Amino acid sequence: MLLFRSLTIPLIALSLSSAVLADASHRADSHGPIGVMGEHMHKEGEVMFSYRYMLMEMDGNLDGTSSVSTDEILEDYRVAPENMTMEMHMLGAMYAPSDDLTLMLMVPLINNEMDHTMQMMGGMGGMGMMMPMRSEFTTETDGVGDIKVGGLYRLNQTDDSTLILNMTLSLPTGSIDEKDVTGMSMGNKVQLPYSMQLGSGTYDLKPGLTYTNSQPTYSWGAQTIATIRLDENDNDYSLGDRIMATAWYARPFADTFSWSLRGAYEYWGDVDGEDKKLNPMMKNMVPTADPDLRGGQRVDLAAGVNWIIPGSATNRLALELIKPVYQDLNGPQMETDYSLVLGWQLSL
Ligand SMILES: [Cu+2]
Repeated sequence: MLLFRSLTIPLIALSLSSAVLADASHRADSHGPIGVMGEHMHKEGEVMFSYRYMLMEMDGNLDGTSSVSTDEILEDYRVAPENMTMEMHMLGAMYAPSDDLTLMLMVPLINNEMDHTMQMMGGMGGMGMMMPMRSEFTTETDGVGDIKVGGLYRLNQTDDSTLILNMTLSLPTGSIDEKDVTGMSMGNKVQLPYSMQLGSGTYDLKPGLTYTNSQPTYSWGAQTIATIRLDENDNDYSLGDRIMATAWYARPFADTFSWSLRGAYEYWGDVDGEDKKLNPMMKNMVPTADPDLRGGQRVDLAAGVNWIIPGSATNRLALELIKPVYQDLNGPQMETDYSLVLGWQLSL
């Protein structure tokens, strides 16, 4: 009897804990919020394909933390950027040659659109006075962005936590020579300012650390990733370095779902150097062409949902809405209104 009890209790405990462990990887929150990348690893031999639709809307301008109106910008410049839509289709693949290493590939397809208001002295007012005349124009660019290759290396693993070293290299595959017709270019296509270009033009190293912790009724994680430009691009500049830190809390519900709340902080520097293909007069006409008005910092709050499509533990859908709560920009610079990430993941 005593022997029976001394055997069964550890056996029950063992089978319970292995059930929990086996279950943990099939929980919707075993992947982080979809706006976080490189936050989970795979088991040896596993392959995952993913598609993300990412949308960022920018509306209006900030100088520091205060908003600057179009009228105020047009006192100093001839063109004011009004709003910008950045759409990205991100194709991803992950493959784990071992339990300690997961390889990643990400291919972005980008579409940028920016609306501007332009002011010229032109129309005749009363008594023959020259009156300011306003018009609007839109510029657009699209194509492949900077392809990212890298690996996630498992530094430490316990029953409920994982510590990952993120090491990604961003390749200069996105164009930095995008042109379009502007309000001032007399119908000619001219080099567009920094934020309308599709790539950095430089090899960028993206080192980082990710920690995730899974408990029976919730999970949480934290990640920090830097972006370090390794050289200067062919147009004589490099985009500012970046540092991002984020932390999230997630809870599973209704078997196949989880919700998440996340905070994120990002800091990015001004452009180093100056685009040699941009007309040097441009930075006096539109703030987006000034390499010293590109840096800033931002705090975001995000709410997300992960869903494992029933019938298979390998198909996932996820959505995250991201809203800035604090922005401090070297401005006038366009202000982020919101972004969203919609993703589909298929593990084999
Ligand atoms: Cu994956």
